[in-house]
Amino acid sequence: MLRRMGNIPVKSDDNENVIQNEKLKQISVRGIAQVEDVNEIKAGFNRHLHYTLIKDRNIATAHDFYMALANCVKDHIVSRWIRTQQISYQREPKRVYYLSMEYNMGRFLQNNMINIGIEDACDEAMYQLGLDMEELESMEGELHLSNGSMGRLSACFLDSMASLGIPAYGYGIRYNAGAFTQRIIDGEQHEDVDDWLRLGNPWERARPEYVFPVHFYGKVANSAIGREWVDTQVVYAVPHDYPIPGYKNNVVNTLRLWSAKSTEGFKLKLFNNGDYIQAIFDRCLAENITRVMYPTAANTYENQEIRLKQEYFLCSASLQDIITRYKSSKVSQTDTGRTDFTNFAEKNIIQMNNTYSAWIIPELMRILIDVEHYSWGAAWKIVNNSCAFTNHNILSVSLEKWPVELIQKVLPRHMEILYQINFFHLENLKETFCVNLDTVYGLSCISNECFDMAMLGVLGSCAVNGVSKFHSNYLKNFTFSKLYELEPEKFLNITNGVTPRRWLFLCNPTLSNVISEKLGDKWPVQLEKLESLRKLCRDNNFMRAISKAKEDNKQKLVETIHKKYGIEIDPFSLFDVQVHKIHEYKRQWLNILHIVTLYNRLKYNKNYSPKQCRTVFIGGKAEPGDKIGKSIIKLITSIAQIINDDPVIDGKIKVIVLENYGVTVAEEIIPCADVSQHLTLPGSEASGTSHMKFMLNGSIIVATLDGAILEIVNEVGHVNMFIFGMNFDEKKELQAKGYDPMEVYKQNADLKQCLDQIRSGFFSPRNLDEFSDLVDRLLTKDEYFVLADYEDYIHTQDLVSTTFEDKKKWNEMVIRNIAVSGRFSIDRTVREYAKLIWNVEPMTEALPAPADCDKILN
Ligand code: 21N
Repeated sequence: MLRRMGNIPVKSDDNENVIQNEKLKQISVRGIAQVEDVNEIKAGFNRHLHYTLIKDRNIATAHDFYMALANCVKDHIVSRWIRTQQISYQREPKRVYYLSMEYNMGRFLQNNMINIGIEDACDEAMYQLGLDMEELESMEGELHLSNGSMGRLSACFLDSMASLGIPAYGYGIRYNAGAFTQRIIDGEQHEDVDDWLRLGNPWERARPEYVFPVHFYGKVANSAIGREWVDTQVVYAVPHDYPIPGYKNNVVNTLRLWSAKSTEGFKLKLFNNGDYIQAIFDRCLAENITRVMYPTAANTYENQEIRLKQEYFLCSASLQDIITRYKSSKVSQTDTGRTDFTNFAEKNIIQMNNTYSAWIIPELMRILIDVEHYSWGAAWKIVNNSCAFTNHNILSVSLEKWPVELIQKVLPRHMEILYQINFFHLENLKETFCVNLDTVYGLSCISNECFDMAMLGVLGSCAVNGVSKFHSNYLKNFTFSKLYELEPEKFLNITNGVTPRRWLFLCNPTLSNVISEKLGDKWPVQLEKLESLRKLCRDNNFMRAISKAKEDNKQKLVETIHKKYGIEIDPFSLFDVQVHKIHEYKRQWLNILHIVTLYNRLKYNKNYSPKQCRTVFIGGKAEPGDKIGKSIIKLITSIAQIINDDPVIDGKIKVIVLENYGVTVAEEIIPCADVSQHLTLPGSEASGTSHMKFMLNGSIIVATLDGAILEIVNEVGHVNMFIFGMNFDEKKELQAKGYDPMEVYKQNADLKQCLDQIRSGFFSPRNLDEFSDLVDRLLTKDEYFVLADYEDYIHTQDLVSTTFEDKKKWNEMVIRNIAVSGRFSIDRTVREYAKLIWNVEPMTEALPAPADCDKILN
C-alpha cells in the first residue's frame, strides 16, 4: 500500500503555510514533511541505488529499493552516532553494559526512521517516487536472535536506554542462524533456517580491525608472579555494530554483536608439519562457535561444549572491549602507566541477563589477579560492585549447572577461580553463622559435580532482581531463599515493560493519532501522560474515536489474512488472540477446549444463539525438540480446518493459525485484538510482556493471576479485565491435597465431550488416534492443571462475549486499560534500573543535532 502519513499534503515553509503547518503539526504526531527534506531523501535514495547498489530503476528489485532507502536512512544516523560516542568519550560518564545471549530486534527501517524523525519525509519521498513504502519495509528480514521474550525485552531495553540518553552498550552474539522460520504444512510445523545475513545487512558495520582474541582449553602453570593460563587455543571475536537511535533526542547507542573468526596462526604446528588440509578444517571448526543459537532446552544441549564456549566467548570479548574503553579514560590512568582499577565500578556496570553471562565474574577476577596483579580481596570488591544479575525465569530452565569436568577442560583457570570463590563463600558462612560445614551443605556452589551458575550470579553481583513483584518474591522465598537470608539487601524487584515507540507509535498509527490529538506528541517518551485519558473514559466522542481506530485496524488485517491465508473473516467479529511460544506451560489447551466447547454448542444445541461471531487467532513456535508443543500445533490446525469449513458453523467461529510468530507478526496482530489471552498456571510466568503491549493497544486481557498480571490488576482493577482460575495459593493447596484430572473430566459433561471428541479422532478423521496420547497425557498427568481451570475459564469467556455486546461498557474498559498502561513503559523499568542498580542519570534534554552532516533536523 502506498503510505502517505495522515494524508497530509506537503507544505513548504513559506509564510502562507506556516500557520497551517503549525495546526497540522498538532494533529499529526508524525509531523509534516518539508519539501527540502523530501527532496534530500529522494536524492539520497537515488544516490544509493546508483552508487551503492549499482542498479537503475528498470532492473532494481523491491529489495534493492529497500536497501537504497535503508542506506539513505543510515546516512542520517551516522553523524548522530559518531557525535554520541564523542560526547561520551569527552565526558566519561558511567556506562551501562547490557549483556544478553539473545536479542529479538525485529525490523529496523521504520523504527529508525521514526526515532530520528524522518518518517514523514521518507514516506512522502517514496510516494513521490511511486514506490510502495509498505512493500519496501516488507523486504527487510528480522534480526531475530532469540528463543523467547527475554530477547525481545533486551531489544526494548536498548530502545529505552537510547531514548533516555543513558550511555549504554548492548553486547550479544551474532549467530549465523538465529530463530528458525516456521512454516505450517498440512498442520505441522516445519523449521527452515533463517539465513538472515544472505542479502547483506545495511544496518550492520563490521569492525574487523577491532578483534579480540578469546582463549580456550590449555592448562594452568605457575609463573614468577602467580598463575598463568597457557597453551590455549585462540579464536578471534569480530565486532559487528548496529546503531540504536533514541527517540528524537539525537542519541545513538550501539549494539555490538560478536562473531567468531579463526586466527591466522590457528594450529600453526599442524600447519608446519604439513597437514595443511587438517589446519584448514580446524579453522572452520573454530568459527562454529557463533554458527547457531541453541534452543531453550537448557539441560539437554546436544553439544554442551559449544554452548559453554558461546557463553564464555560473549563474556570474554565484551569484557576486553569494556576494559579497553576503560583504559582509554582519564580516571584509569596512573603515573606509573599501570591501570588503576579502583574506579572501575564507578565507571562501569555490567548487567547480566540470566546465568548465561555470569562468566563475567570469574573472567574479571582472572584478569584482575593474573594480568593486573590485584589481590583476591581487592579484585573481588571490584567485581562485586560492577556486576548485577537479572533472573528471567521461575521454572528452573534458566538456572544452569555446568559439569565441573567440562569447565575444567574448556576453562581450566576459571575452574580454579570458581573453586576459590566457593571456598571463600563457605568460609564466610562458617564465620558469619558459626556453623560447621555440614550445616552449610546445600549452600555450596558445587553439587553433583556441577557448578551452580545462579549461585555464582548472586554471589558475584551487587544486585539481583526478578522481573515482576510476584517473581522477585518467588526468588526470595523459593529459588534463592538461603542466599536471600545471607544478603537480603541485594535482592530487589524491577518489573518489566515494553517500548511504546515500537509497540504503539510504530505498529498502531491509527490509535496513536487519536491519542496525540488529546495529549500532543510527547507521550511516546512520557507514557505516564496516558493517565489523563482516564477522565475521557465515558466521553462519547473519544470512545467513538477509539473504537473507530480498532475497527480500521481490524479491517486492514482482514485483507492481510485473506491475502496470506485465503480465509475470509468478519471484521465485526470479536478478535480473540493468543500469541507466544507454543508450550504446555502456556496452556494453549484451555483455548482449544474453549473453541471446541463453542463449536459443540453451535453444532448440537439448537437453543444456543451466540452473542457474536468470534475469530480466534493463535500463533507461536514450538521448540524444534518439543514433541508435545508440536502436536498441540497439529491439534489446533486440525480443529481450525474442521470448524472453518463446517457449513453448520457458517463463520460464527473462525480459527486462524498465524504462521511464523515474531516481532513483525506481533506488530500486525496486536493493534487488532479485542481480547488477548495469558493462561499460564500461577507460578509459571516470571513476568510476561505481551499483555502490556495488548493493553497499550486497547485490548482487554483474559488472564490468570501470574507474573506481572498481578500488577496490572492492581492498576486497572479486576472489573476491567477478565481474570480467572486458581491463584498461586489455591494451586499449592490443590497440589498438596492431590489433584486428579480424571475426576474433573468425569464430572464436567462439556469438558468430557470435548476431550472424547479429540481423543477419538473427530478432528483427525484421517488418523483417528492422532491425538489420543495428547489427551491421555492430560487425563493422567495434567502437569499444568488445565482441567482444574476449565470451568472457570469457559465461564469467563462467556462473560467476555456478553460484555463485548455492551459497546459503551467495553469502550470504557478499553480506555481505562490504555490509561494505566503508562506504568508498563520500558522507560519506567529502565529508570528504576538506573536509580536502584546502575546509579546513572538519564539525560533530561536532547543532544543538539550535529549540524555538519545532517540537513534534516527536527
Ligand atoms: C522470559 F538454551 N524468560 S525467555 C520469561 F540456553 N527465559 O519467561 C518471561 F539457549 N529464557 O516471563 C519474561 O517476561 C521474560 O523472560 C523477560 O523477562 C525467558 C530462558 C532460556 C533458557 C535457556 C536458553 C535460552 C533461554 C538456552
